[in-house]
Amino acid sequence: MLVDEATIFVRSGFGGVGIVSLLREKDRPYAGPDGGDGGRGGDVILVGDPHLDTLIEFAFKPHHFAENGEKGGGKCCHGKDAPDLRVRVPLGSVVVDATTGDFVADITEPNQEVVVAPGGKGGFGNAHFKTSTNQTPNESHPPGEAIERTLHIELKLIADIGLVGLPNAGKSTMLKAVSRANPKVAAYPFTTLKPQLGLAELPGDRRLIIADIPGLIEGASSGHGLGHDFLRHIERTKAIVHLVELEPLDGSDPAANYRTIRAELHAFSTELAEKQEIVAFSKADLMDDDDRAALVRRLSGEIGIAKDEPYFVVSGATGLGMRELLEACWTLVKPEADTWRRT
Ligand SMILES: Nc1nc2c(ncn2[C@@H]2O[C@H](COP(=O)(O)OP(=O)(O)OP(=O)(O)O)[C@@H](O)[C@H]2O)c(=O)[nH]1
Ligand SMILES: [Mg+2]
Repeated sequence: MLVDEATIFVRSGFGGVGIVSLLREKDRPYAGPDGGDGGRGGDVILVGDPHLDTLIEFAFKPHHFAENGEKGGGKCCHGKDAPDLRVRVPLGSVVVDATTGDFVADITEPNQEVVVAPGGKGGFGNAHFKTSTNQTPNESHPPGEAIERTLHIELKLIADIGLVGLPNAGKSTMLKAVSRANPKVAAYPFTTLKPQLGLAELPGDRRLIIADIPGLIEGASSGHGLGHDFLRHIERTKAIVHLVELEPLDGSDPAANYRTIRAELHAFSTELAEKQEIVAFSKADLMDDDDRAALVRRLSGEIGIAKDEPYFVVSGATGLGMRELLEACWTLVKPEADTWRRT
């Protein structure tokens, strides 16, 4: 299961204590106050990291505490400031204060930094309080407190691939076949009620994040069925796999079904309409080879899949065609990473 929510505990550093010290030297017995200021406590800073794609690390390491500032010294020595603690989070992380429910940050940019717990200021030493009338102050200023927060992070994962299709097309079955996600699968429409993510692993340490969404129906773009809110979700994916059931139980025509979904994507937004799409004919195991080949030929013509465009014949039940489909997805969405890995 992909972890896409995490709770973390952060604490900034306390400011260092400023000290009270009166300098006495052999020839200057009342040389005056020389208590140095304390150093600043470290901030806790969240940083957007484009190389992360899960929050799984936080399940193992939920506590992130910055160091305290160093205390001041004699001879007006300033205590050392503590280093800031940078906690790396994936892009798309939405951070909320778990105690108050207040919004804290939306991390969307690489290297975006948000201070979530500022370190305490260093306290002033007594050298700070010297005046013409008080040459031997014995007061110091208390250092700033550390700030402790419980943060809830939700990763609005930008999935590489969104699975679209009519209800019952086999989307959740596919997600189950290629990842460790365990979505509900059932022989009735609208089984999936909200998007679910899975991580498909390909040989060579390659990973694709796949989003299974509720089935779309005619009118989905104007609010029919369950899919409407989730079309926005697919808008954020890099490409879609459009599952078309070869032999729908209701006897409907697969080519017409394909066009229904395309029309909804168009009606929802140009961005969706223009998103790269791979067509996969699903539930291939339910047909014998010859019938299937003839049907797929007819459908690919009717749907208008270009000759150089790949399409796939798959079965989530037997795994048929899944590896090839995932490789095609990879080529579509990760060309840079692929080149990098091969060189
Ligand atoms: N034989 C066979 N049955 C399949 C295959 N894929 C899905 N099914 C069956 O088809 C039905 C619907 O599958 P789901 O994976 O739930 O379909 P879905 O597209 O996620 O449906 P919604 O969530 O309702 O949109 C279930 O009974 C599955 O067992 C397949 O490749 N082969
Ligand atoms: Mg489903």
